[in-house]
Amino acid sequence: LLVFTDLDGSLLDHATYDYTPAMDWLARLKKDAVPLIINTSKTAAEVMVLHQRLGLGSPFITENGASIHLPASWCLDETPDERGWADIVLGESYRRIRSVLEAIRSTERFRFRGFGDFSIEEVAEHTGLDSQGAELAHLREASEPLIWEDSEEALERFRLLLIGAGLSLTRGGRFYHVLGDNSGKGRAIAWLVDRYHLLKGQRPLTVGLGDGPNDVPMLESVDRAVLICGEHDLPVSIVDTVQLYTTTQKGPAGWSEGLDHWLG
Ligand code: 2M8
Ligand code: MG
Ligand code: MG
Repeated sequence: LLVFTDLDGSLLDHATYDYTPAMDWLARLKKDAVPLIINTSKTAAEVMVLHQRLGLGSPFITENGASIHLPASWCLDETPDERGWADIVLGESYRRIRSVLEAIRSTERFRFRGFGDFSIEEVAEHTGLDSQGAELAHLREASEPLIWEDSEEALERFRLLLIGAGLSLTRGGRFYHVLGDNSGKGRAIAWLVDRYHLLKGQRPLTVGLGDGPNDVPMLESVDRAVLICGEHDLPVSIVDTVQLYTTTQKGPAGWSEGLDHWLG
């Protein structure tokens, strides 16, 4: 069994980033040695802090699937660095994403602002993170969160121009996110499921929990999906899987409700 989870609006409260309502399930997964695999739009620097606080030994996925971080026990021919981690990059580099965004903005005159245009203080303002947290969120490696300040029509043109440049656009709780089109939360799960198969000789049962449009590819690539209600209230019909449970509670309370449903 592998449990994949989004963070903001799922394991963490959308506004306060609190996870206390999930504590019982976190302890239970740890006791049963079930890997809890974080799958988020956050950066590796942000996740590393939480991963340590939760005492996890599992891999994790960052920047909407653009990069996978393996502890030594999940490595095959990868060599872990001095901190004991090997990074697999599925997406495009932050530098390339920024240069495409700047080129599109200067030719099309679209109105948007990304984290690369923000100071740390502005990231803190827009996310509600403290300045330390905002600094870690600013350390992007393979995706750019942005605020769209232009029309819906312009957004659709923007999306097509990104596709033409080998990039894609998805949406989290607060921001749009630009990343390589060969990444995404679903791709990263498929990669880790294959790796598990190679290591253990069998395919795992998978559970996935998320709340945003960017989680749809995750919910579609697991055996048992939990759609946590929240900021977007996504229609169930957009998730193409039969094994879907939709929660009545938000954030970490909904997260626990979803695990009660499938594993309780
Ligand atoms: C951004 O991601 C969230 C996740 O859904 C969003 O779009 O609302 C990311 O920049 C992440 O790094 C950051 O921690 C988070 C804070 O709200 O916002
Ligand atoms: Mg979320
Ligand atoms: Mg997220």
